[in-house]
Amino acid sequence: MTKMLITGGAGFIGSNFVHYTLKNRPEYEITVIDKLTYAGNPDNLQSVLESIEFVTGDICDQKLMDELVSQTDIVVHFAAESHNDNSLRDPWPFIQTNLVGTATILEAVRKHDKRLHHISTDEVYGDLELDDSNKFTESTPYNASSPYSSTKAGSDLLVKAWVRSFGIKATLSNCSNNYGPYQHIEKFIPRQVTNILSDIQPKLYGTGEQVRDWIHVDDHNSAVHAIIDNGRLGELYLIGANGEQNNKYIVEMILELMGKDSSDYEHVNDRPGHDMRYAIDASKLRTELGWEPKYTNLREGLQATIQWYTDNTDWWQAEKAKVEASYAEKGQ
Ligand code: NAD
Ligand code: TDX
Repeated sequence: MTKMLITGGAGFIGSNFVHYTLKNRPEYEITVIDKLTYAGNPDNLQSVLESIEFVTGDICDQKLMDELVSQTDIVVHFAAESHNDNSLRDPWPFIQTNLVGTATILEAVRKHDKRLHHISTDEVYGDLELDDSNKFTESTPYNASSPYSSTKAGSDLLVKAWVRSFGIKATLSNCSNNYGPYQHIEKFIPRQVTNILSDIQPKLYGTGEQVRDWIHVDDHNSAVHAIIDNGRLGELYLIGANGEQNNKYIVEMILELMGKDSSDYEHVNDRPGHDMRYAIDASKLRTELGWEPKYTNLREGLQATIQWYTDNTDWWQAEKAKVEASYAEKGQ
């Protein structure tokens, strides 16, 4: 058995990664470390708690991370403050977790000579123009826009520096926008689905012409495993599945799939500094590691995601009023 320490395993992507790994890669013995912030939900792992070890704790806790890293073979680092809008309200938790937390993991990995895979985002590259024929590649210069994306960019640079200066055994991946089950209802797609289920009009920031490159969370997970298996140490791989769509198109599709009038949504205040477009060129991952996405039909993926939120109202309902009240303060 290979021991795998998963940080942030009670969050959206982390918990999907735990489920994916248990199902598809039984050779891993999993420990999750998660602080259970507002975004971490132990219910996400309820059905598998007997198959994993779960530690409630902070990745900034040097003693705890030293101990956990010393006992593992590989660390897969998902834990982060992850929401752009929150980072505009209060950047400090982002600076703490994304930068200090990552540095804490790097020091433990260096001391105990362990393998690390660092999870990051395409937002580190800033944004593209709508009519730009280029996509992000591994050589696009870093140019982050928000407190969230700049702290993720900083965390990537820390990992790269520890690789170069100390020779740690690390890989990095930068993925585009994920969707699927267990995503917090502050995020775009679950917010609109749960709005409709709560008889609230969907909320589109600004004009809604901003483009995101959507990927199903399990395609992200299979790509991370491909990199852990065969990725070259010290390398960064972009993960994306050619899922570019603008926000207006997504809201209209959700409304239609939920049997509503596709124009029944509201334009609300735009996000300050709102990135216009993300688009990933995943050629390196595809050609070097032979990875292919499985969930390429966005309409079917959205339908299944809508079904999940419809079937799991208990998972999100208690949070809904609070999330919407916080958006309402900003006219969003
Ligand atoms: P999330 O907010 O749903 O989950 C984050 C998890 O980290 C939560 O369980 C939270 O409790 C935990 N956490 C936060 N601070 C912690 C700390 N100090 N110590 C221990 N645990 C802590 O986020 P997500 O959407 O699942 O994103 C996971 C990772 O993937 C992040 O690194 C994010 O930058 C990256 N990413 C996300 C997307 C996306 O579309 N959601 C796309 C690309 C990359
Ligand atoms: O109510 C909304 N209305 C709206 O139009 C919300 C919540 C968002 N939006 C827009 C903003 C973005 O253009 O939808 C798009 C997606 O928004 P988010 O779900 O907040 O995602 P984004 O800011 O693109 O970042 C996401 O993808 C990259 C994740 O939250 C990050 O963690 C990841 O790094």
